[in-house]
Amino acid sequence: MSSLALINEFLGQPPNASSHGYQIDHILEFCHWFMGALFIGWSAFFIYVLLRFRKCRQPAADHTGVRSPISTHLEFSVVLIEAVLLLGFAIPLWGKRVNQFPLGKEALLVHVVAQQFSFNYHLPGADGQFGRRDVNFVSNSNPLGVDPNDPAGKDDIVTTGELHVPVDRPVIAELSSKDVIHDFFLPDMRIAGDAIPGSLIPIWFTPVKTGTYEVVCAQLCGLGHYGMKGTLVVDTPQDYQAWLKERAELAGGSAQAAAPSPSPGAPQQPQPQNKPPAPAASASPSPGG
Ligand SMILES: [Cu+2]
Repeated sequence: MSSLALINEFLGQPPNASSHGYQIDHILEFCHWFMGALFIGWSAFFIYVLLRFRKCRQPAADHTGVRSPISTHLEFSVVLIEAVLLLGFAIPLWGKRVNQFPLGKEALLVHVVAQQFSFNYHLPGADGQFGRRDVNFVSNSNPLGVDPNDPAGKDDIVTTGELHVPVDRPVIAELSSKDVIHDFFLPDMRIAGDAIPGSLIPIWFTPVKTGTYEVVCAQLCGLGHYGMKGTLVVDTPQDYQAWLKERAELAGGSAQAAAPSPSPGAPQQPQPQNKPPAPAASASPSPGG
């Protein structure tokens, strides 16, 4: 089985690091072998037909054509296998991803806000409450516009580029965007979701291996798209707590410097001309809860 799985590796798939990833790998594996068999089968048939029915071998056209039912049976088998793949495996797996979210405190909820050309992460801090976000508070030091006057936001953690999560705990990433459509893609976690301005789109996965993984944007989102990469670090629970503590200390230090609320004419981070409305406030219910 593992030698059959080499086809994924051969085609550039990084090793799986999430609890559901092996199911996706099995489907990919099967599809790749199946497509390979079809490619060889159809190509061989095509070459055979070119030779067998060349003009000197078959000077007069046969208007009846094929009499044997074998080609119909072959076509039907291919359709049947593809239907089983789609209806029996792919759609149920997708359904599980989008309908069966982990409940309540079991999961770690992170708000992922994409922008040209980076991913920002908003974590609720020690109180477990996300602070309100408002586009009027957006500045270079406050990329997500967390309201400095909201007590729930005082201990919030906002990071750009690098996100840490603990191993073996489900992570729900709620995706949104500040400008255009991006796609938050974690190849090693076998999960991706579009980040769309004005929408909150949750995705979830459970990392099962500690390590440092790549985060990429999978929607062509502008000139800097090629560089829209980030890092996901899967920590042991102890390392994760240490990271949270470190981020909280950093946030505490910078919050004091950035506390005054901006006046309406205050300079803001450069934004595209067609600036969309603020990302929805973070008071949304936990998905699936
Ligand atoms: Cu992007």
